[in-house]
Amino acid sequence: MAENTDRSVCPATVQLLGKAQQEGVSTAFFRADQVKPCPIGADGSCCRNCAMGPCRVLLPRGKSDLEVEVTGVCGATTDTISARNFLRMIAAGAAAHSDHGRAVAETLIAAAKGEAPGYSIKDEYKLMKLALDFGIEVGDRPIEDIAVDVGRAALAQFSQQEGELAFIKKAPLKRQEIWRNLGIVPRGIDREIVEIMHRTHMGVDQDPESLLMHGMRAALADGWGGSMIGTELQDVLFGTPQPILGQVNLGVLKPDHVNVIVHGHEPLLSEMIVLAAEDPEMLALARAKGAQGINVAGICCTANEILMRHGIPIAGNFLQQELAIVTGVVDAMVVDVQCIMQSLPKVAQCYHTRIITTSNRARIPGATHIEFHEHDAVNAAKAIVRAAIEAFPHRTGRVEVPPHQVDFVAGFSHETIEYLLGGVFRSSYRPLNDNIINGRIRGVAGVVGCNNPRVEHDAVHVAMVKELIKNDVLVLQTGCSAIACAKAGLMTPEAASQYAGGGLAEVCETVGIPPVIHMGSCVDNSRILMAATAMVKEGGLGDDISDLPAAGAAPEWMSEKAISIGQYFVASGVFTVFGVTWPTTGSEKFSRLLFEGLEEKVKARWAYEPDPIKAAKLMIEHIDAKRKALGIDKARERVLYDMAMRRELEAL
Ligand code: SF4
Ligand code: MSK
Repeated sequence: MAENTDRSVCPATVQLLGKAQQEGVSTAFFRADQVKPCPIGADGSCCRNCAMGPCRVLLPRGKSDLEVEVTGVCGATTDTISARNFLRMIAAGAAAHSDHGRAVAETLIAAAKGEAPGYSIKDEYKLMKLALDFGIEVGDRPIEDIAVDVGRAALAQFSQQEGELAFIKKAPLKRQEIWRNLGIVPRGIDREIVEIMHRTHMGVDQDPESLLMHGMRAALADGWGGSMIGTELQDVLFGTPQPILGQVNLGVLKPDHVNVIVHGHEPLLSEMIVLAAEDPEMLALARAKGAQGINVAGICCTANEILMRHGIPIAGNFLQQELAIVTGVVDAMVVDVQCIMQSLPKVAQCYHTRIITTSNRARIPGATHIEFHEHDAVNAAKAIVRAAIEAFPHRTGRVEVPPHQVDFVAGFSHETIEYLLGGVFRSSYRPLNDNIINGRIRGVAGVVGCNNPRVEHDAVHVAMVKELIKNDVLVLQTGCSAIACAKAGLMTPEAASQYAGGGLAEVCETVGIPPVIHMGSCVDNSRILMAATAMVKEGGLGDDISDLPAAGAAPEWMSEKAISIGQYFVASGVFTVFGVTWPTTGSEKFSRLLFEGLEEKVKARWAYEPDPIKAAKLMIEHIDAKRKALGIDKARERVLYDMAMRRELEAL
């Protein structure tokens, strides 16, 4: 069995794993020792799509499906089975993000109609931009009427049967042309996801290439559809994030306060919890129970959402959800959807913590269910906070809050990056493009995704990102990867001089940004697409996302959503590297299609490399190849930081 110090590079995690062990509490870290991955499932070589199977299409040892054909009962070959399994991951991931986006659209409509007390329109400017995107008349109509129309137009994107998703037109023209020529422009979000389930049903689409083309269509319906709707409409409802100082890690929990953790993905509820925790009635109740106040903290992507807009601290990322309870000071953990471990109520039984489910789509046996609806959100939020306050006097056992918390800067939307780089009068991506062209910044990488107990917690994210910034690659982050790097101290402006290469450090210090940029939650990967598009549109770096010196990665992924994200990155022209494990290794044929064949179709491809340094090197090699193709590789060699160049930088 591994030492706890080998399980995580996060000191708070290591400390609480020790406490969990002493107290006999099971966590995902320990369960991963006991439950080994099924080798057939891990390879993508198991088909259970009909009752003639399940069929395990195992190849003779040392042979690939290029040499030997093995089939299931129906004759399905290894590559077809691999492709079908891969597509079903995309379907689940795209469905999760898109259902999130749908809920936000419904809430926007209800808020605009005055049927969702507590919600209001915070970013009218973005609402107007979205109205233009959807072709909605603005004129001097009341803002609420425009918001209802925007919400309805967004909802219609899910059920649309023909034509193209509206946000496809935000992509560079050349990328749109590639998609149209391949016939993979998504028609409607739900339609593409449903079609994956149909095509992968027994006896339908049996051609791995044809399957993959549709997988890309559904993934694009996520990135440029459901996720983008989620991000954009959340900005309208809750405000477009601005840079904000935050704190991260389990040290943000306060032993003398009522601690409420919000965990999951949709900020619709957590925004209300934040308000309820500030309510004088709730604060008085908390004091009456002997607490000094009410402390709200987040886990996973909900944490990213409320941090960016309210500065609410982040308690941790995916693998820290059970450990937060192990501190003994979490009075309630409120969850909605996605990435919530079923083990939480069991862990909570060892303490006093109330696990509260809130979504009618996600119930957990053993949890208390307080259903949340936008028309009564304030009261639901108060009921939840009240439950936490009631639990406070019942704390049992030893309290141990690790003394680890780190300051960092978060809240970079692609709009604020533009503003920070260009300044108030000429916000633009020009300075970023110029610094890439002159070689101070080598390129840009999006590093995103989950934690996975099959690898050392946070270690892979942090090692990869350090290697990238050391080599002058500016890193954009979301999700649990962002939380990992924030904990490691990479998201402060000072991190530039400590960890970044000379060129990147110089730009970061001048502009006042960290070398690693926190851009939000899982749905906010759409912000990275928009940032890449803005770079293309700014000029000088080619005319498509695939021309940019840019790459993507999810080094500790575990979720099906990560596969959907990775596939829409690739389909959008971004070379993308995944770590941990790869779900199609059972088929050399299908893996080659992903790792090589996609290049000629969408000018980008997947790669799999579990070693973070080797993976970073693959990304840097790709960035350098793109620099060469753009003819800016020489510029990089000429960089000498003389006084004239410094003055030029300072004038940005
Ligand atoms: Fe086996 Fe074919 Fe049925 Fe899959 S669809 S379980 S390969 S018979
Ligand atoms: S929460 S999908 S573990 S990033 Fe978005 Fe983290 Fe991955 Fe869930």
